[in-house]
Amino acid sequence: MNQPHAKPAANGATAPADFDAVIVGAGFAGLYMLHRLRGMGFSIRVLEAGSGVGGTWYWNRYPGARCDVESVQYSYQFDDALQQDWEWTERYATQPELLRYANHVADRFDLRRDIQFNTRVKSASFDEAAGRWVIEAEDGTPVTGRFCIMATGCLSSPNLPKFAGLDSFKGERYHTGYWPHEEVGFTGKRVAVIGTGSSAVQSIPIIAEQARQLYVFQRTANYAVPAQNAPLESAYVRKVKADYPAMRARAKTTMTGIDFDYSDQEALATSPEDRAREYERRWNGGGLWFLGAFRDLMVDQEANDTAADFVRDKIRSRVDDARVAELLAPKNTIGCKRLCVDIGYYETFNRPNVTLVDLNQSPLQAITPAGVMVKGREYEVDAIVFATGFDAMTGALLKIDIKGRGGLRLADKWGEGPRTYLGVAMAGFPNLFTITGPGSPSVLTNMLPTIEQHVEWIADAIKYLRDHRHTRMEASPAAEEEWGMHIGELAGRTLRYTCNSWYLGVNIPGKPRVFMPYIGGFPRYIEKCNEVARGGYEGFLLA
Ligand code: N01
Repeated sequence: MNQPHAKPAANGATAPADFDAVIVGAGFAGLYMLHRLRGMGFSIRVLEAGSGVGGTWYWNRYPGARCDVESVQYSYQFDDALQQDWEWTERYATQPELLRYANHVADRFDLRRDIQFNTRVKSASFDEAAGRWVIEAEDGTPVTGRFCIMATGCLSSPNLPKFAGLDSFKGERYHTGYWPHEEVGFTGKRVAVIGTGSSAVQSIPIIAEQARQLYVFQRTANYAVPAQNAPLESAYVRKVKADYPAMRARAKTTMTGIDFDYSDQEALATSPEDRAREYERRWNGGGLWFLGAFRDLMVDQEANDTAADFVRDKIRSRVDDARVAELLAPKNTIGCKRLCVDIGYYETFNRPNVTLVDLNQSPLQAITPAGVMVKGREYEVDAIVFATGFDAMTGALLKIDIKGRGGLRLADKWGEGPRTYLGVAMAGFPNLFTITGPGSPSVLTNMLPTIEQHVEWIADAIKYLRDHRHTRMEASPAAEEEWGMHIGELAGRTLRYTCNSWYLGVNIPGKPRVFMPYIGGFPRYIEKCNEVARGGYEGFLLA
């Protein structure tokens, strides 16, 4: 394919630099996509809003941020030397360690020379006559590419609710998903944390240790299971490294792409004693593994209640004040909202400097110049941490004005919820790919293997086009429609459909209530993608 070049336009101005592919985002998805396409001889430009690589781990620098999938599994597998050389230090890697890893990968594969940092993309439109995507950044410098690949992340568009009086607050204001790069200290301060999702569950114990007084504003109590985090022992690491190919292969056979032992027993067919023993075993083992205890937990409410009751009892045993414990004990379906993994979260509420404020009965009234107002009481604070989550899955894509064939706007196409084929492509948008887009397993799976699977599939598709002298591929409307019906039908069968989670977009006012990720599991999804490729990209129109 061609070399990048900026050629003089007819009017004497310089035409945009043209590439085989333009990738938006330099997180784990964008980095690997760049490496993979470069290896195939393509010219690439990556446009990244941040000043460095790492995506999620570049932005989410809040105290206590770490990945709740085990580090030896939340890591690339495409290069064996990389996975053998890199040494993870803890069972769950911290944000700084993950960011070091992303930087190591960028350096090791010499990726930076094709990444343009500090460049936030504002629009991408398909120029039909030229057969190219024109991608414009906020600074107005466009680039063009035959292919445009959105590696913009699933949880990368922070949600800051429009609380009354938000801008009147005179103190410090932070969002967990958009944390400053400078050191933030809370020592001696009065702090409010709004929200009790994963980001809050991770940051609250650390903030509580620093702050003079911490108020936690909770609308919906969340289930958290203990991480049982620990430093990794070298004998364990050696064992994992020796077993890496088998472990990675096993992971691809599980629903989540994580090498767990998922039980094929049913909770309701198990005696209460055996069930309790199994929950206890998984509780002590730590992490998301807990939900793998029985296969009916996410499809049968009665089964789910057995796990929920177990966790609620654990919460009661960890929190001294019975009233606070009851507020912290969730009432909804466990696993419906994403399960949190905690390090000392519930015990934090036993500290004398931590107060839980219930927003469930009385919503947050306003942010005031001095703090937070609930039920007529003003909680005066020096800093507010908004741990209010993200406009998940579609937010980052829709922030970019994406226009396909005939000027079709993605925002209009997705007016009633995202429509994709395999979560990777869309009818009306030729040569545009979304890595871990809505309609793919993405956030229900371990993000690294799921990213790798998409990157490799996209790279193979582009290679297929080159080998077969095609220049374009586009999802057919019929294939997209069929995929949409399939994912909707699967989603309706799970208990995950029953609560106000970000999976359904319900956390964002006005967002259509559509279950966005593919819930059929990683193996089934991989098989479908492979089948499509084997069939000469079935469901795609090639030209
Ligand atoms: O966001 P969330 P998060 N008034 O949406 C509350 C991943 N992640 O950043 O539940 C009052 O889960 C909201 O309340 P409610 C992980 O996939 C991974 O914590 O809507 N409260 C909720 O408590 C996770 O699921 C790691 O009633 C309001 C909170 O804000 C995802 O990111 C670490 C409100 C938002 O929770 C998002 O997690 C961290 C309002 N108007 C995150 N609006 C890993 O370890 C919202 N809230 C990999």
